[in-house]
Amino acid sequence: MKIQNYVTLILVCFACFQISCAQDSAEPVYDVSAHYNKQEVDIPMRDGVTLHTTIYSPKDTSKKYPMIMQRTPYSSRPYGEGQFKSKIGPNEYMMKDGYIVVYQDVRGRWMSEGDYDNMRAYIPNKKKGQVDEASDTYDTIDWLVKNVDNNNGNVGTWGISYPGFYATYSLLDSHPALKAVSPQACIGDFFFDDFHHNGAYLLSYWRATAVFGYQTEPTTESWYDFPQLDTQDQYQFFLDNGPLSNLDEYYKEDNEFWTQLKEHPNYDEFWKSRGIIQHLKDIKPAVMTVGGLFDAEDLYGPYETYKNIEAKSDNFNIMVFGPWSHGDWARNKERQAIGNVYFGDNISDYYQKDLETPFFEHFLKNDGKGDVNLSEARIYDSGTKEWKSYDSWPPENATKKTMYLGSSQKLNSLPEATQETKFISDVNKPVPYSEDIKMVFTPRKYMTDDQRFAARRPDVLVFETPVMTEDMTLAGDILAKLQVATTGTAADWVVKVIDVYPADAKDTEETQDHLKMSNYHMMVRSEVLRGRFRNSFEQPEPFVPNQKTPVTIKLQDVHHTIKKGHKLQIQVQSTWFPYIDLNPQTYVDNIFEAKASDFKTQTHSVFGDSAIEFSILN
Ligand code: PG9
Repeated sequence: MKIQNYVTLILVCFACFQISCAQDSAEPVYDVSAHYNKQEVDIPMRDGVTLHTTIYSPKDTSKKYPMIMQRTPYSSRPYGEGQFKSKIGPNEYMMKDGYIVVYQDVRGRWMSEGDYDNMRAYIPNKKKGQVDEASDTYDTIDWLVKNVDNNNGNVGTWGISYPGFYATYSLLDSHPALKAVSPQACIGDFFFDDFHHNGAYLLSYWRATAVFGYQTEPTTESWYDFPQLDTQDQYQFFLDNGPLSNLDEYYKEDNEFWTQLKEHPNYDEFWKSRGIIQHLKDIKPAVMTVGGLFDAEDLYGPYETYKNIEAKSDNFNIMVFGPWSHGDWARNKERQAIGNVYFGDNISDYYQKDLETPFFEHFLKNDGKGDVNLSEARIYDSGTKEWKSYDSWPPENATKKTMYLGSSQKLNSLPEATQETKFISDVNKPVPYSEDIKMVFTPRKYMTDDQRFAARRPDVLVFETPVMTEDMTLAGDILAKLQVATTGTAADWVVKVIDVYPADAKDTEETQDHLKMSNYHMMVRSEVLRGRFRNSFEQPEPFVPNQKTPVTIKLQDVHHTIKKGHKLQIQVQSTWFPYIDLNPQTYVDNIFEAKASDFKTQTHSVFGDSAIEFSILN
């Protein structure tokens, strides 16, 4: 063997030795099967359908434990004797402290019987035989409390995203044993979360339609296939695909959800009945709603869940919003970053240890007695990169500050009604929503991405303040009251709020190779409104060509300080592809049925009395 090979061999052995030492010195991996027993039961619901439920119970039976449950459409696997999850419960602190942890496949999914229904509509005052997710949860909790050994009679629910929706659902007609619920990144309404934003269809979610479109008999194996595409360039694929109807070749009539999406382009009874926010009143259990300030999937849901419970119930109700993308708070990354933006260390660990665990411990192990040191609103400032607590959200001392989209790309303190900025909205070259070239299941990281690539396009209007001479903290929602016109009869309107970093901003280890943080245009918040819904989500209407028209867009709450030395920038555009589908820019009743000839390049205008109303902290 050549001397070089001996050297390589020694280096490889040394590296393996180092790794093994590192592992020895690191904390041993927690073995769930050493501390918990697992049982799987099929619990009968009031209509006879059984729901497959997996129960992890601490082996230590010297004390009683509360039960904490997650109901999910994503499977409670692994199934089968001796098959254990590697981690159970909301976080490892609770797992090690000891809870009875329950996972349930919701009706019609995986090993549970019945038919699935996306965002199944809640039925108030159910008649005999009627069921929904509230009755399924009630019947499940009732069975658990009566049949699971060693439980202390208290139950909690939690879940992230779709499981977060089912956690929220557990609050309706709640079982008396249900004492604490944490809806996290919880879907509130599919017309404003996930698949649509203010009526615009999220084309970036198209591949996810496979997961939720097909019914199944009880199964331990996934039953749906993703469309096989011959490219990873999502922008090009959808641009080449043309009208949405061309996507029918991938999803046939058996994909119920694709059919439902196409048949319900407006906010009709189909979507309205499935929204859960409307039912959040007279809530009894304690609720801690959790969201990510940069959650690309569900932002409407957690904010509206917290705010509506706060307004219509007098239970213990708090919120936590951190510098997280979808579900980040459940992952233990030491450096918390989203894309190029680094926010700090061990942020999720802090949340799990000092917020989530105390919440459930207080209400499930201590019966809610004594003080619990949790703020009404615990929210991260994504500008100063520090946690803040408030007695209410939005903060009581937040006031409105209005700026106008003026001439020469300025954000002005006064309107210029006659000022008109025009741009050509070319349906053959829509504005990308991201510089990334990839095929996504759902969008994720774009929420903090650098927006210079867009700012330098002629079809993206830019308005900005001078360099800030002092910090300005945005705290609450942002209302874009646009005054617009179009040569066409239909248009989408996108507003982006951007923090422009100074030229001397430093790179971090997260900074992508192709850019620098110097002059970084950090997206802080963005939103779209499909212009046909400007006056009503139920009754869409065309634009009158060349007529100045008000279009108001509510952007979800932020908590972000534009620091001294930075600039606040607003971008306005009309395409955002393929995050959302392409608007034909000529009015058709249903864009899912638009023909190629309907798609026309138009000239749009934004007037100088367009106002952006910020909520700022004094
Ligand atoms: N809300 C997320 C989602 C729903 C439906 C399709 C794709 C994503 C989630 O449950 O993660």
